[in-house]
Amino acid sequence: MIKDNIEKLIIEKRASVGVIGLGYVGLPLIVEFGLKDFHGIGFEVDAKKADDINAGRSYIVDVTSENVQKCVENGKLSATTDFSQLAECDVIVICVPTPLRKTKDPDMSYIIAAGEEIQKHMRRDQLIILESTTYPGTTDEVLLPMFEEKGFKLDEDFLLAFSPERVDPGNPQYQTHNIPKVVGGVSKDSTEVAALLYRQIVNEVHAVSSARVAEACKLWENTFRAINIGMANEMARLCNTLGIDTWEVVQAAATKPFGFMAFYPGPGIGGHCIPLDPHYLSWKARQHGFDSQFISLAEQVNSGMPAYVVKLVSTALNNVKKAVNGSKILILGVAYKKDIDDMRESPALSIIDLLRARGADLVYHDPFVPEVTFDHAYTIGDGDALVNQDLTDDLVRNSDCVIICTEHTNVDYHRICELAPLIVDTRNALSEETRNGSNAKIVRL
Ligand code: SAJ
Repeated sequence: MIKDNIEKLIIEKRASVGVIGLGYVGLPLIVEFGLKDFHGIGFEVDAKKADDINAGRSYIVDVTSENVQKCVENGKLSATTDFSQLAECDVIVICVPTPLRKTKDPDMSYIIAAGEEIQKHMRRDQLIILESTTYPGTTDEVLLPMFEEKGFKLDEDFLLAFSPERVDPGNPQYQTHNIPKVVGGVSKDSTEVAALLYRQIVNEVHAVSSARVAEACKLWENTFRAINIGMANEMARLCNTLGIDTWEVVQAAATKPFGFMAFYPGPGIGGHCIPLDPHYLSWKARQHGFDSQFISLAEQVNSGMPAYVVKLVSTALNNVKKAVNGSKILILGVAYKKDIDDMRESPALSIIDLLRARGADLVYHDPFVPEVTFDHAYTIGDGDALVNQDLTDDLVRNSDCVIICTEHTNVDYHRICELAPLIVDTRNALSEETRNGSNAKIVRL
């Protein structure tokens, strides 16, 4: 009986865990299993990543090389590009990217490629789990048929479940072991065995009745964020229209100890989750004739923020009798959120595009981002690469406008306010005290 066989292997810590995709989700997961004495095999298409792992080197911010080395040296972790080793795994977890196509439709190619590798090498008595964020129905509509095609039967030859990843890169408080894990199987046995597996490494496991529920749960979580950020951005534009200080309003609202959750306006939304995940949900809904108005409205508001920031900049320059065309503009912070180096879908890229199209002489400074290129598959952006400029007094003093796009902590904003003639602050990076002591004209979202 497959359920008893795999449960026994898990309980006795003899289950071999394969993870396909050793990125910011897969690597922390397989190391967590290794530290709990499970044997893990990491599968990567990128041979360099596999080499790094086998050499005990981590390339993911939340995973120490020390822990990778410890797992490798204890024989609990190896990485390979040879997918035939999938046959050795009792458990296979898929942690591959789920980006959007340019048309904002789901790009399932990575999940399908992983499924095909499993299809090629799978054997009886394996538990297969998908963790990649995707639309409800993926696990039972896309993966299940691929494995049944091989003549394998669910609950007799294999088990299949979905468990959303909730990794929050760089979050010191929440790491794999203390982030509750939702698990839903395509069958009852699949749910129970997958839940047992995760209980070996996570303090709290929340089992749900199906893979679809687990898939939908993840999308609800991130759609919630996109819509609330969209509301914050619309409130900023509304407050500006009424001549009310947005940040003072939201900070006052945030004093409410119940029934309110503060979200803040910004230059738009970036990252590989929030701008993308809601489109997986609305895409699936549309297949069933349902139009999710909140998702499209949030997308409209959030993706309109870069242009709104550019409008603020051009109005501010105009007020000092300058045109965007020919103005020296310095962008402070280009990563998609503070104190990280990730540029994916960063709104700064759209702002750079729009300002360069208007003839601005544009440079940037971001201590985390050495250069900005425009070759990402799905990143908005065009034109020549930009290189990070040192934040010298002259650079700031000689700028016609400084735009704070990302409020990295390690920037001396007091100095910026002393030197810059004009600042557009899209992140409330400038404290009241800094603003009051400033020589610069300051415009805020
Ligand atoms: N943003 C705003 N205003 C806000 C919050 C965020 O403009 O009030 C912007 C950010 O600057 C960024 C984008 O939205 O450009 C996304 O920010 P995020 O805080 O949601 O950060 P992410 O993209 O790293 O989201 C991840 C998600 N984690 C997973 O999907 C596992 C998300 O669910 C987490 O809630 C989020 O981290 C987090 O809380 O840090």
